[in-house]
Amino acid sequence: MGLDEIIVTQAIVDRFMEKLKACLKLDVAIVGAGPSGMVAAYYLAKSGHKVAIFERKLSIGGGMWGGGMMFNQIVVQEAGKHILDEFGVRVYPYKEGYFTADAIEATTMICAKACQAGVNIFNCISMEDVVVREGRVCGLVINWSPVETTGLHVDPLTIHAQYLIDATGHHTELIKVIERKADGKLFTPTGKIVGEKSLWAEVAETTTVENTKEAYPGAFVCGMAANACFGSYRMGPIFGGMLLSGKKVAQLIQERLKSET
Ligand code: 48H
Ligand code: FE2
Repeated sequence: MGLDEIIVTQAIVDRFMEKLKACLKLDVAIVGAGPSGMVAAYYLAKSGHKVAIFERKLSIGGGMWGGGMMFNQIVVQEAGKHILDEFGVRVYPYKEGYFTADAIEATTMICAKACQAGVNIFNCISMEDVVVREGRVCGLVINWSPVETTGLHVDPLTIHAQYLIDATGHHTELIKVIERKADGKLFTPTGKIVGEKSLWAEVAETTTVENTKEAYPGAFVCGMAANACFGSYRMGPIFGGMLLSGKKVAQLIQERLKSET
């Protein structure tokens, strides 16, 4: 059989366009393919929802690949272990209540299971703005990351979604755009992004889950973005809170979507 380069090109263009066109109207659009965003996407897709993740970088995984200071191991506590089990990640007991996993295995297994559950991941695409109607977010404005990084003047495209999730980590980028551009206040004590505090793992792990909630009508925060938005501590390279937060935001949005049908 001869090999036709044009068929290769056509196949890529056709399949990518099919994937993109299928995601123009979503149940949930997630910004950021770090651990919390991928876990959230997995549970939402598993419950039958149409969900896509837009990730700025070429690589998925956010801060998970690097473990602690590039020692590519992660720690999870008892409460978060069942989520790694769900993804088939091998988890090793260390001391009572502490477990470790290989950061590379955890990142890739979570991503693979999310994709196979039906999550569409678009890498190299950045969220640059949101769509807001009558005080509620209802879409994302996206552009190729190289357009952003090279400062090209190229206008973006739009995705509609019933719910948005800010899973952008420390920089809480989606909520920053909403804070700057949307009318009305955020659901934080100050009405604005409160900001991340210093490192206190024990408190931060609990508050990550507590702070996983709606921050503006239609926009939820999870993972490190939840603590940055509602003002809590960072926790260093322990990932149970991130995983639990991803699962919680999926449950909150599932309940909302269910109550609307
Ligand atoms: C598209 C974007 C944009 C944008 C950012 O940082 P992450 O890994 O996020 P979490 O919250 O799932 O996990 C946090 C964890 O990795 C961590 O940093 C911990 C536990 N820190 C503790 C500590 O003390 O430091 O992933 C966020 C992802 C990244 O891949 C970004 O590239 C992406 O979001 N992103 N994607 N458009 N505008 N902004
Ligand atoms: Fe971090």
